[in-house]
Amino acid sequence: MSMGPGPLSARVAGLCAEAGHRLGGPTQAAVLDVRKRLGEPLRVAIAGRLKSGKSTLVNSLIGRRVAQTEVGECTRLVTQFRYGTSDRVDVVKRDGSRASLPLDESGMIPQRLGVPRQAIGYIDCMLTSDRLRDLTVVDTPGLSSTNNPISDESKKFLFDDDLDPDSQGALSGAEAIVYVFTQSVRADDLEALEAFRSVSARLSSNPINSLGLFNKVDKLAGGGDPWPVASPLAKSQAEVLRRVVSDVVPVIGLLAETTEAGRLTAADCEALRELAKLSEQDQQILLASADLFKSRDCSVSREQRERLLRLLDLYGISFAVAALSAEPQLATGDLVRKLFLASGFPRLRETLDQAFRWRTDAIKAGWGLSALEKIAGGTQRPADRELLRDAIERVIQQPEYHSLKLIEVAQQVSAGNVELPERMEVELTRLALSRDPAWILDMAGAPGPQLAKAALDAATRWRAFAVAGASPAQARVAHVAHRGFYLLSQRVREHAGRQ
Ligand SMILES: Nc1nc2c(ncn2[C@@H]2O[C@H](COP(=O)(O)OP(=O)(O)OP(=O)(O)O)[C@@H](O)[C@H]2O)c(=O)[nH]1
Ligand SMILES: [Mg+2]
Repeated sequence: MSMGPGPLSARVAGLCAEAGHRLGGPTQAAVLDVRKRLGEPLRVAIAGRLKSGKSTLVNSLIGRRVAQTEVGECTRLVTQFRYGTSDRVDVVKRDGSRASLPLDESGMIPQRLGVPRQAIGYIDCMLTSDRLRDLTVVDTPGLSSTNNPISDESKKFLFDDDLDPDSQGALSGAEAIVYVFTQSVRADDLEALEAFRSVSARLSSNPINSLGLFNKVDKLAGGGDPWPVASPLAKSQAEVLRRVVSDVVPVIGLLAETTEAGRLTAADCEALRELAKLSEQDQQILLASADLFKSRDCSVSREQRERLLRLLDLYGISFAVAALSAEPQLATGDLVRKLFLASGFPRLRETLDQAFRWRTDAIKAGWGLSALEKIAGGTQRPADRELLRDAIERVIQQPEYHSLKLIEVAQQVSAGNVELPERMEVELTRLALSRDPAWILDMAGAPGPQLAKAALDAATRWRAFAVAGASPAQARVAHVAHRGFYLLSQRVREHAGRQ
């Protein structure tokens, strides 16, 4: 991940810089503050129920194991991870004061924070990790199940209880939300869906800024290859949850953490090689269950086997043993790379890097423009107001700024403020969500001219809808969609022309 602010917000930031220098005192300060916020890294918050694997995922994203994943009081606290010039943990108290702590001897957030739990607002962790240069990650606690009857299956699905105010604040301040869940939602599981929707409504999340993560898919297939089951399941979940998240990505967070944080030692790999030398039958019995794996007699020490279970779990171990049996000379680095690919994490990273970044760029730019509008409206000097409004107008007139309007109307539709026929709603959401013509038009692999024609056809359909029978609100949405598809067909044709 090594992108600065995206092109749209960079353009708005440029506008702030240009106009800023020609403005009067307080207006100038406000405009320069907007510019500063536009340059801050993307904030992604991780939400989900207790023990779904949120912290494991946070560690994978940072590439270091710093968040406690099993025990410790900080799994009950909101923790922000951001870039800093030295590693530091600040306990931010409710009164705003801070107490700084070092990381513990294993490089993790200390289990004891030395401040009473009730007095803590959140934890602000600064790390020298390069991954954080353009990504701030917020880990949130899964909700306590202590005061909640376990029988209430619907609530158990995503959150065990109501969101606590700290988590709610952290999540609603984020530009993107990743929902982690571990069991599948079916279309007929209405209660689970309702729970999902009510949480997402409270966080004002929508398909534009939210992504679903189907975690622990290694648990799906009883030790066998989970991907033939996980991929179609995730696809149907995405369908069911389409009003809440743009996509559902299946992952094995544990394998991603272990490989990304470099936790597999030479001794671990030696133990795996030792296991790969056993007869196929011995391997099968050993890997049939975690209990058997721990308790059978075997040339690898019990302690070492328990460590492998913590690092890889049964599927990861089976995968590594199979890879080493097939290729005994496989180098350790290559084994780690194979395990990383098997975690499904590359697809998540790609989704965050591309789709999310592009979308949040547009969301940020939109936020920046409306902040500037407000500043223009509030300024005392007419000359300043005019200067700002002119600058905003110049930006909005550019074709690429049409994506801001698209995102705005898609949000209106997904929030239920404007009703559309289901097929059109899907079409609009896809148009607003991506820059990839084949994905938007659902025509993977189609040649340019075919894509251009499909985009033009869509534009025509939306125009027809706008003029015939649509309500004024629908017509406004339809005009934006029409222009969006028209611009898309132009972009595809120009691209094809250059090749
Ligand atoms: N098998 C398997 N275990 C996983 C996976 N992801 C996480 N775990 C394990 O699940 C347990 C809980 O993971 P955490 O990351 O602490 O979950 P969490 O959501 O942060 O938990 P809380 O903060 O306490 O709500 C840990 O023992 C992880 O090692 C996975 O993909 N597969
Ligand atoms: Mg946690």
